[in-house]
Amino acid sequence: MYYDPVEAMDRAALEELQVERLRETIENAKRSPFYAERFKSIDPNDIRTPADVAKLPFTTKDDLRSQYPHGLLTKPLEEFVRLHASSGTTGTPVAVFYTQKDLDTWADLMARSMYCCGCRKTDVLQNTSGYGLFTGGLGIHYGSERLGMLTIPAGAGNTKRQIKLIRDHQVTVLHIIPSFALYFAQKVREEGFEPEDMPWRIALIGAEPHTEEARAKIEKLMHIKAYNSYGLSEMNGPGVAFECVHQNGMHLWEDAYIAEIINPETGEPVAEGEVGELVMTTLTREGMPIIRYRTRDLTRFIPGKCECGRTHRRIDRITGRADDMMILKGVNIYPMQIEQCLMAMPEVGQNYLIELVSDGISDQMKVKVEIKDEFFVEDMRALQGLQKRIAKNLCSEILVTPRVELCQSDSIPKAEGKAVRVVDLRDKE
Ligand code: ADP
Ligand code: K
Ligand code: ZN
Repeated sequence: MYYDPVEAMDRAALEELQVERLRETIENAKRSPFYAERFKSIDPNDIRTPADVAKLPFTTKDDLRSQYPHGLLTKPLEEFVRLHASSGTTGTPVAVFYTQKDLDTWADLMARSMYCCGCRKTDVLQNTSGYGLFTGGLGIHYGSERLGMLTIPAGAGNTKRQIKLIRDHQVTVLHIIPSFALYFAQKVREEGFEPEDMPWRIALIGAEPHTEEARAKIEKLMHIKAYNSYGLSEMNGPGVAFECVHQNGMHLWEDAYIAEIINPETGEPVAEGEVGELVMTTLTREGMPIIRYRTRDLTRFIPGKCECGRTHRRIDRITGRADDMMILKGVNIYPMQIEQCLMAMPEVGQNYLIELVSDGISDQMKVKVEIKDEFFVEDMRALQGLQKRIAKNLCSEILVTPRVELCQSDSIPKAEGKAVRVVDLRDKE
């Protein structure tokens, strides 16, 4: 039923395991130059419950940057066998180092994650992630092999060849980022196939924020079941939290991580079930332990138990990064609010782009929206009506009226990897 019995471990025993591992992690972290200094006065014996992690100081992305490259390593460099770097969606990249044991632990977590949403060794997985420094390439790859799936390292791009591989080798599981999945479905049709004729059954989607509406659209257009996959390079990569077949939030693997959700302003824990910033501590990483890492990702714990019987708590889909927030006319806006609104409209196609512009007096938001071909008609009045409706729907969600520009399908440039949702063109003084 489970890949690893630890997934359904009794909570009390699980928490005991966390405490034991947290103590070891603190001890181990002190071998790195960074934590040796920062944890000088910290005694692992003060940790009695998992919540005691809050007695430790935070680690931020700036800490990782200032310690670049080796400040967090607990072992001589020769003990390490792999390096990854975050894709640098925001600012300078950060390097993460793995020992062989760390790679094994990660592959196990990844295999467990994929098993949890229904992947089995009889499946064939095609990985459409780029195989570079980005952890979605090799991370998914080794996990898939660990589970025993036939694994096709297709890499990013070249949709035509991707489709041929999928058909030739009867691919049943696709690892694909959500913004690419929407585009992919259309390409399949352009190649003369119907998505229901494709051999696939499972899509693992993640690496970037997306809404429930976008998932629904992917499932419908691709004729597939899509499961949310969460991770970040600083915490190994993918395989941190994953949806099970019930698709109601992502089980966060608590034998490997301690997760907290805090108010990003005060640093204090939020009330049960409330949204805040996810803070993560590694419990099983030997080469580069990271303690109380401020992920900047916003989510909440989903209260209650999951029907699957796994005892590890679930986090809700990431609503965005704390640094994604736009402020326009004094209102806080997240790109995912806009996506949610757009993806719920049947006329809207795959892609959209938010541009922030200044018109001399104030800041304005312009939303470019791809419209499905069948709605992109010659009738001016129909188009204007659609444009108005989109603006009105957006306004009721974000409380400012954006300028809406209707675009033909495939006309908004697609990023190679993670989607770029917001372009800030405001004059900066
Ligand atoms: P970068 O920060 O440069 O994008 P990573 O490749 O390590 O580097 O990406 C990790 C980040 O990607 C996470 O912190 C989160 O913001 C985003 N992310 C990963 N998986 C998901 C997901 N399932 N839903 C939303 N966002 C995700
Ligand atoms: K196999
Ligand atoms: Zn479950």
